[in-house]
Amino acid sequence: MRICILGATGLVGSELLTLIARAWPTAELALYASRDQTLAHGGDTHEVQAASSLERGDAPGGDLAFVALDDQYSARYCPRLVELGYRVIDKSNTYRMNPEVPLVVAGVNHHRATSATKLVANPNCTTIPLTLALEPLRARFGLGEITVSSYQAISGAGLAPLSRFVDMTVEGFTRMQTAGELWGELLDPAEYPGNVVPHSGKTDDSGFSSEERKLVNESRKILELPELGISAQCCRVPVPAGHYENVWIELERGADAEEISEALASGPFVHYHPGADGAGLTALATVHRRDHALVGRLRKDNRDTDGRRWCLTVAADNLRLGAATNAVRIASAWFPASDPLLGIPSLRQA
Ligand code: 11C
Repeated sequence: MRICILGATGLVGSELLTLIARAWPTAELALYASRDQTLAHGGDTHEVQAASSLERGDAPGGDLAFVALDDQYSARYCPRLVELGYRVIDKSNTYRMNPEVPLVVAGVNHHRATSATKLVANPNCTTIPLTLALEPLRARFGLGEITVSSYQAISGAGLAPLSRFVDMTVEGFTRMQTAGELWGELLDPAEYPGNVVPHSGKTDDSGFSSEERKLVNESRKILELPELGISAQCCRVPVPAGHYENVWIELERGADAEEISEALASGPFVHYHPGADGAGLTALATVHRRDHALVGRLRKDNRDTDGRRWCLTVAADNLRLGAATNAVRIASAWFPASDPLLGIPSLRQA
């Protein structure tokens, strides 16, 4: 089995390398990035080739490709990878809303990847844990309106912003201690350290950012509820990894806390934390390198009159469950994974 990763030197690429070693330990790897280089990972050194080499006539084919590139590069390389015979899982926004391309969350709608599927879109890192939490509620009680407020880690912006964030945070602490300066005087209000920043990229006429629109549109497609009433506001918080979402849910049918807890606890790839106080549900301590969505802090909304309105919190490692883990689980539909935590129920025949 030959597996390639495009974007191997990025944060998601690094997690993919770790998970591929668990899922398909004997696979041959071909790694690609923007240029030829070597990559140190997990005690090994890998040769990485320029992705542009895939455009050569003699580029090798293979079985499975994970693409973790920006939108324009996905558009450039995914069709070529399919042409070379790869089954492709793309992490960018390029194909997510394309009706011809399944947008898949393993554990929610993995039946959309069939034996005939060549290209699957992997959703945004906030959408994956949200839909894992919503699907068991949809199945048992039906979904009315959903409202989400997200608190997203810097690693969602990529390796360079994360590295800058770490450097600036260390520098800020040092200057605060040595010169007695205040955070507000030494940190740039446009930068991430010490800050909460609206996720305001690619805002359209509606005033909502692309991140907010992704959460809405992708959730509707994955849950197969095109008319779902859902609204989101997203922001970036000064945390290296782990996206956190507070969610207000209106169900179609009323239920009590025990019934809702049971439904959430039964959800695939969900770790349900009972208790309204959210004990054990913190971004740093409980999310990192986890392959599950953490769901908890279930409370009746104070406006509820009939058991239909609830509040809960969803958190996940944005690089793992929100990206690499979901991609590997989708691929396990075609190529069964050695590690059962990275597998999904059997593949539907086309
Ligand atoms: C962030 N969710 O945290 C974004 C990163 O469409 O998959 C991933 C962007 C995407 O900024």
